[in-house]
Amino acid sequence: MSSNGQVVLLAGGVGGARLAHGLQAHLGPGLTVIVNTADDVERHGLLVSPDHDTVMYTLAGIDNREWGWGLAGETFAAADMLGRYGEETWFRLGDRDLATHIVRTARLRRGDRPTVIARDLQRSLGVAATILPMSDAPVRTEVRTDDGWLAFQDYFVRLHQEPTVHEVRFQGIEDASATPEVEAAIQAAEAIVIAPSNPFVSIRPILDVAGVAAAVQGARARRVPVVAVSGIIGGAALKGPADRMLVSLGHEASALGVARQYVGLIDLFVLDRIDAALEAPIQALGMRTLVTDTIMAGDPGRARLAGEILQPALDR
Ligand code: FO1
Repeated sequence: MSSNGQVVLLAGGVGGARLAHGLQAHLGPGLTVIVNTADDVERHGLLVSPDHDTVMYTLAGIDNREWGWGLAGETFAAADMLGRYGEETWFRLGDRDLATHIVRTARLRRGDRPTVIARDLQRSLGVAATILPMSDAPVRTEVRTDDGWLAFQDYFVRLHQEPTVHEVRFQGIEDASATPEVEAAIQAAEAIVIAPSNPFVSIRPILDVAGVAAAVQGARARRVPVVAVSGIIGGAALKGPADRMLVSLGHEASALGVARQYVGLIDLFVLDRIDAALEAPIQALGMRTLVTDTIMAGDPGRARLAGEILQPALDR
C-alpha cells in the first residue's frame, strides 16, 4: 500500500467520519474528505454543518464516540439557557460546539468562503487531512413524508427519523457547483472512496453538485479506482435510517441494494462477510467485490478496514 497516495473520500457523518479516521491513520495529509453539506441547518442565527463537524472532530480526536456527533466531554449550559428564553432546543448545541458555529457564522457574514473557513477551523484543531465542503453554495436536503416535505434535521433529530420517507430533494442544488478545491482533489486522486454513508441523503447530494460526478467519471477514465463501502450489514444500517429509506424509496435493504445505487460509478464494492452470499449478484452489476469485516471497532478496526480498502485501490 502506498502511504503517499492522494485519496479522496466522499462522506456523510458518523460512518464517513470513522472511515476517514482510519484512512487518515494511513495517509495523513494525503487524505481529502469531500463532505456532504446538505444536512446543514441554521439554529439560533448560527450555521451548523453537522457532517463537516462530525468528520472534523473525529479527525482531531475530540469527537463524542458515544453519540456519533458533537464533542467529547460536552456540556449544554448555553442550550439550557436558550431553553429558558423560550428557544426551541430539540437540536442540541453543546457549549464547546457553539464556538465552531459562532466562528463559522461570523466569518461567513464577513464574506469568507465556506471552504476557506472550514480549512481554517480544521487547522486550528490540528487535523492532518483536508475536509472540503461539497460546494460553497447552500444546499438543503428535504424529505417527503406522509405529512409533506420536511427539512432534513426536522426529520432526523426532531422526529427521530420516524416518518416514512417517500422522496428526497436537495434545495439549491441547481446553483451549486464543485469548488476549485474539490475539482483539484479529484483530479489529483489516486483512489476515490465512497464511505459507508447513507446513499440517498449523504452521498447523492455530493454527487449531484455540478461537476462532481463528472470529475469522478473523469478520474475513472484515467483508471483511478473508485471504491464504495456498504453501510448496510445483514440488511440493517449500523446507524441511521438508510435501511428503512432503501425500502421506502423502492429498493432492497441490503448491500446489493446499496451497490445498485453506484452502478456505472464504481469499480470495487466492499461488503461485509455476513453478506458474502451477495457477492455474485453484486459482481453481476459490473463491479469487483471485496468481502471483509466492515464493522470498524475502535481505532484499530478503522485503520484495518482503511488499509484493506487502500490495498486493492492503490496497488494496481
Ligand atoms: N443529532 C441528534 O440526534 N440530536 C441532536 O440534538 C443533535 C445535535 C447536533 C448538533 C451539532 C451537530 O453538528 C450535529 C448534531 N446532531 C444531533 C447530529 C446530526 O443531526 C447528524 O449527524 C446528521 O446531520 C446526520 O448525518
